[in-house]
Amino acid sequence: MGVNGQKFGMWNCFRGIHRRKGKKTALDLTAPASDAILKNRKNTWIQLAGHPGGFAPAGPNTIWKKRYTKDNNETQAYEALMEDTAHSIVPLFYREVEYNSEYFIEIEDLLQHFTDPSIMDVKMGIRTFLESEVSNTALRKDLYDKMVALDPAAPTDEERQSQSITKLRYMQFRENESSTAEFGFRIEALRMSGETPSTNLKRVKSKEQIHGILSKFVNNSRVVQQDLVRRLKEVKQHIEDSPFFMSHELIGCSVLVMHDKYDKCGVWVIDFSKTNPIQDGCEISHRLPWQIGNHEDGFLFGLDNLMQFFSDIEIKEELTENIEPSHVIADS
Ligand code: I3P
Repeated sequence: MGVNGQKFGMWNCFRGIHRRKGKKTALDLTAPASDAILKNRKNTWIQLAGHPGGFAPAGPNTIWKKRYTKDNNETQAYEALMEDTAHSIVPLFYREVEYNSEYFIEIEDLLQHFTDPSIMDVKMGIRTFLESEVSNTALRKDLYDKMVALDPAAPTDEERQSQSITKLRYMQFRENESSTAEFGFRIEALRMSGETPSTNLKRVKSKEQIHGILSKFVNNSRVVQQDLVRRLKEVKQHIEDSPFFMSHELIGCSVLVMHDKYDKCGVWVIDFSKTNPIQDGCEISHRLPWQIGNHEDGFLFGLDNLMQFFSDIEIKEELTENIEPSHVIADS
């Protein structure tokens, strides 16, 4: 494990950026989010989803993401992904950092590629909790309160009495209240260009609701719609071909979708803190229904559906007569 400035070997030829194995990073960080770094950023830095305060802008083109768990799963996943065939669909990973007795990972700030983009964080999968939650009987009042805030009628009499529920109960409740259970994805957060982020999406569940949001997101642009569908297809192909993705359980991963006013589009897979290798050497399809012990997560089932939703958006009329050729971020 590398900490305190040690850089992990990695390479990437993403959009023509070539980074050779072993090349040292030029970043010299003493603290995240220094004034100089913030001033030099093209975009105001935005955190759309995840634990509040869990991210900080770091170097000019990097961010720090805080580790909340005891394990260093996410570091291990990124290290392996930098060497995997699917390296171009995830942010560049730089290193693990220890700062004030806390651990962070330093990864590429994907916002650097865009000018005031529209951004969507889509949590993938039909299962959003680890199999270990099934045997976790700890009762939590905070999750009971979150459940009641979302649906006062949801708790059973017993739950009402104890004013607490297990994490499994809460996570399955969230899956069923949203589109996760039926479609294998849910829109976790959304920020339209020039607007403040909207995170009040916990009850977006129906086909119609999803269509409404995606239609607004592509801003009635066929160029954006087609580029995003193409990029989602590439992401799907990368995952199906990837030794890493096909041998890991993907829980809590998101697909991050962005486009800006120049019709530049990008799609990445992020959030690997609950990504675990399948222990017994079996592969998973990422499409089959989950049963305890089969580790299926529904990631690709969700991606197929998300792609279909984007394809089905009806563009009313083109905004401009002469549309510039699309500017898709793609592997070089
Ligand atoms: C949270 C969300 C997170 C989960 C968190 C939930 O619910 O599902 O993914 O963290 O569990 O409370 P919500 O989206 O309704 O806020 P993990 O993915 O890390 O399990 P937590 O409260 O145990 O952090």
